[in-house]
Amino acid sequence: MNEITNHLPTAELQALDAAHHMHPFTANADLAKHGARVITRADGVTLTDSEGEQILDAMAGLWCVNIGYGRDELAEAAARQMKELPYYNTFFMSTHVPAIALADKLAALAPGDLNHVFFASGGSEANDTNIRLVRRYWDLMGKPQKHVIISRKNAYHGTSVGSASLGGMQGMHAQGGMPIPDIVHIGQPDWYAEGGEMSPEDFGIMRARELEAKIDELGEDRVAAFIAEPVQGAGGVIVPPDSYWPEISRICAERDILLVVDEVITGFGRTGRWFGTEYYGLKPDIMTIAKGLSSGYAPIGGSMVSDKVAEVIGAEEFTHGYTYSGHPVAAAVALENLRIMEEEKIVDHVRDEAGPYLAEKWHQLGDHPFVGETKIVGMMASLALTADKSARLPFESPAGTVGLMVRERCFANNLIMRHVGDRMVVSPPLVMQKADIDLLYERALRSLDEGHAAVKEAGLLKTAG
Ligand code: PXG
Repeated sequence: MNEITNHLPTAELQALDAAHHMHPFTANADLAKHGARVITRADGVTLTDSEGEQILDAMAGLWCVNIGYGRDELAEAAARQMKELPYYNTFFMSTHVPAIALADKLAALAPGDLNHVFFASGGSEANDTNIRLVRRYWDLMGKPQKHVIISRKNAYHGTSVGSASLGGMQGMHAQGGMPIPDIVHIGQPDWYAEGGEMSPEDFGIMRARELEAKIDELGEDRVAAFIAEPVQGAGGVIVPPDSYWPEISRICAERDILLVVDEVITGFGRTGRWFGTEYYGLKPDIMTIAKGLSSGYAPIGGSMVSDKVAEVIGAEEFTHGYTYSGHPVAAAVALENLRIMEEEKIVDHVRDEAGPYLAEKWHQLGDHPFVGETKIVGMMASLALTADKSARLPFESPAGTVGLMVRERCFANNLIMRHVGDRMVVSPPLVMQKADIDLLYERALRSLDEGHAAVKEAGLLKTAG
């Protein structure tokens, strides 16, 4: 047995962690000084740490534990599959039952004619697959010059070199020579931060038309695809104005380019529909899935592909694939997760009960003097922190300074609520009941009160300009 157990003292675990474990998106030297919080177990919507603290997980892990923690059925599905067939690949004219069954299930669940799936281990890999799929598609269509992919600033599509290039995060592009060639970015539909004096609807149209202008600038014969999240998640739960997606859909219908919808966060019930694509009435050619597909119990993702694209791609060998494409244990876990989602009507629960109740409480937070706007779709929500409710201006301090101070209060109050810059975001397990949402609200309110006081005390309650 491994000697590292939950029973070691926290400080010892933290020291070992600091010595050997490089954390994602972390200044490890800084973390080593504080020590990471050690999560030891979880049940339902609650995490337990090595000090025995009970923490409400309003982020569902990293936007993924949609059915909540501690579902034995998933553990049992994994154990059964490990005993039966722990691994086999799907290369070289082979297949196995979990991959077959999951592909069949996904084809049934996915909207429109997205009847095919190329498996990956997560969202980044799946989006790398998408880069190759769209370029290969146009090669096979006899238009090899159609290689440019249009994405958006502040989009998040993963952290591999390909997927981070698709993403529009400056911080990532600055490290490691990204974006790779032939990926370009247009503006995001963030009215609160960037809409100025325009109405949200006019601003939504304007940002959508940047796609049309970019296609014209590059020439339609050079553009392969447009990729976007229905609602930007890691970018701060940016909910586009109502005018945005209909205008994007019009442009995509008029132009000969592919639409890739990244549903890594918005998929599997997060919006109160199975997919954000249905929420917004989109017609993607490719859809990225991961996270909620297995509720995070096993690493699995994929690209759902339309009949039209799959037919073209399938005509010749597509020289692409991962050792773990369609991994049988991950596939078995995902299948069991989807079975539970359906049996327990979790998507309906989000649409009809938990989502509306969370929205009611979330918008109440909008009355707080520290809150400039509240946004929510299904069970993904954000609020903008502000020093002046009337102004829609950023803080004078560098972006994220104030947000981090509020997140620290959330941590202290045993609430996992993230900050993205100076926006606070939640994406709770979809199985939250009203009592859990009440607790989320109470802790969020207390954290806002305390954060507001701390920011004032530090002299940071000031708008820029
Ligand atoms: N697309 C979207 C829309 C995502 O949100 C990915 C792709 C990449 O998936 P993988 O499985 O490769 O991580 C994501 C992931 C954050 C955070 O800080 C968000 C994600 C991952 C890690 C952290 O909000 N989203």
